[in-house]
Amino acid sequence: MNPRVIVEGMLFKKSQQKRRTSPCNYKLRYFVLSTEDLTYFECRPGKKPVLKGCIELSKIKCVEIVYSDVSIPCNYKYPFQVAHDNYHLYIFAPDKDCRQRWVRALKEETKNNHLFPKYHPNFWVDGRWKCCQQNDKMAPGCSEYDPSKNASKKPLPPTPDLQRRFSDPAEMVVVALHDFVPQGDLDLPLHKHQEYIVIDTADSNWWTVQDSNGCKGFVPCSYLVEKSPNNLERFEWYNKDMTRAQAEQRLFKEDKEGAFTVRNSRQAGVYTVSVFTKSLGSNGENNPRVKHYQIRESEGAKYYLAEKYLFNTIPDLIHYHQHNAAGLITRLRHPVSMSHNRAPKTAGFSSDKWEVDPADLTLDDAELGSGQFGVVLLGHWRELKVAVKMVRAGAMSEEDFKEEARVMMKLSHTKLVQLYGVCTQHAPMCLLFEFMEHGCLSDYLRNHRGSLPQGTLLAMCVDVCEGMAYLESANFIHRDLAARNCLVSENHVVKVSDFGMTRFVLDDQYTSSQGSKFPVKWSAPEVIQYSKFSSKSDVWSFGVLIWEVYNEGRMPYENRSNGEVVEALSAGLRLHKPKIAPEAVYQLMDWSWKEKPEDRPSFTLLFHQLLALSEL
Ligand code: 4IP
Repeated sequence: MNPRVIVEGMLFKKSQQKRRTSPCNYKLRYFVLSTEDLTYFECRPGKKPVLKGCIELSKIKCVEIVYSDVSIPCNYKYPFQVAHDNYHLYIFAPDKDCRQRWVRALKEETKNNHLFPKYHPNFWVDGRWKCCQQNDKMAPGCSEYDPSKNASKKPLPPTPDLQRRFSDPAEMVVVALHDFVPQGDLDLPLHKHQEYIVIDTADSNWWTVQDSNGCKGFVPCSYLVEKSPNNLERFEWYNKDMTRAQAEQRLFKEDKEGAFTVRNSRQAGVYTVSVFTKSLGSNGENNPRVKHYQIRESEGAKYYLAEKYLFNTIPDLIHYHQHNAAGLITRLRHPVSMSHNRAPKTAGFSSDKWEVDPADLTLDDAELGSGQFGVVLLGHWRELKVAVKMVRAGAMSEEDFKEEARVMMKLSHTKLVQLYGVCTQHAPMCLLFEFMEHGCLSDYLRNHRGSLPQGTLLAMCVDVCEGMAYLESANFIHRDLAARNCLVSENHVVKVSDFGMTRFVLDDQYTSSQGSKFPVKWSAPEVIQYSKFSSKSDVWSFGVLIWEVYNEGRMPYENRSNGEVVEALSAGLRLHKPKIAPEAVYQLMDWSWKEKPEDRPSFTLLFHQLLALSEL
């Protein structure tokens, strides 16, 4: 059986110092855990990953969190260890949840190995084990190794690295980021900034929580954030995904002395404070500008900004600089948040509702477009604007779809167009989706030809790739990824739509690869030849989508018929580099169009590569 990838992502590693003369360094590597081995690669933007190391799973003797207060010199602060052969590999995750995911998965895959009875819970530093002071690196461990600790029987969460999850529900207190008004009988209201105790996380979207009065009920987990001193997400000044350019644009627009935001730096694991000032420049002239300061960490995990005023947490540091410039160009006066810091879409309207009552739905005459199933109308479900797909009689295998709708509603991510529910009592049957102001990506690209900056084009590809990486990790295949099946939101975020929907189309012309409506120009060779769909065939289509983005909505293989395209592909020809695409972006397209599916990158890897490019 071919090895299956279980989890992958960027992590830091410490050199294993196999020889006495080996350097002690920390490197960012792309780790892939498969059913056979743990491999790590060096990733450079635009270059294919280079294999740096491979550990057979059968050689692993212990996997455990490292419990230590030793200061960690790389940007990821959550260490775990993999003992194998005669070596110790220390790996560093960016947060607790990510570490938990890796430790869990590794423990699960190695549970039947010949394991250490005891291990070292702390680091080997300066010729000693910090935990037991033994000075022999090969000395047996000092704490009992429990292979089932931290190795939950629950399946892994569906979105490695890309969506927030919590590690230990038993002790979890969370804070609401948004208000939530219950829509179903089992739901509980949420009040912004209030604390709740998590009771059950079995449903990936709707968690059971308890409020301060002891009332329990379901709430959307995307509205919650773990209560922890360094969790920044509950602060309005924190805009995780804001780039340097966006921060400058936003702060200039605000035009207020001391307007500021905190964002993730292009350097992994580091935060940047961006602040706007109108103070006079060195030449005495009026000089509105944005200054960027990295939040630095000193020995002993203390944080500081311009001068060495040290704080235990980042919120403490920001609070101090809100009142004292202390080396900054101005004090941090006005927190600025992105307009899209509003409540995310929920997976369905409520925890127990997927069938929509027609009485709650009003339909406007406005036609938003038309798709494989019929027209799409603008509608309102209670107060909420929704896009309503009216299913034309005979266009869809309705029974199959109803079965699947429950699964599809559970797919919930900020880069996917949310399916809210289905109204089967309405004739024709209709499907309710998140409404996307700016319509489909291909039209958007055409309508903005010549005016979209490079950063925006790349951000569009990053958005789609993030949504697809989520689908990939949930083992869900899109089957018809193309710019026409992505939509653009009010805030110009691009989201993936219509995933999996072709399975319910009854029109042969659309579903058979010989049919005139079959999306040949977006399809991988194995799809055209044997209808073999996989996440890797989605990757091929994604390559074509990047091509569409950088050709501003033009039709791929413009002058060729479907038959000619098939011939050209089998002769090894590929789409040319769009004029405005950087070489590094074209390399990613080309990589997505490898003949053999296994030679194509995963969406997770592509996502990291695209992110790295957007940070250059
Ligand atoms: C190397 O240092 C890298 O850290 C290697 O990591 C590491 O290999 C080597 O350790 C260390 O000498 P330089 O890059 O400065 O040469 P990577 O392969 O990820 O680049 P490990 O074994 O940790 O993978 P030794 O002990 O193998 O030399």
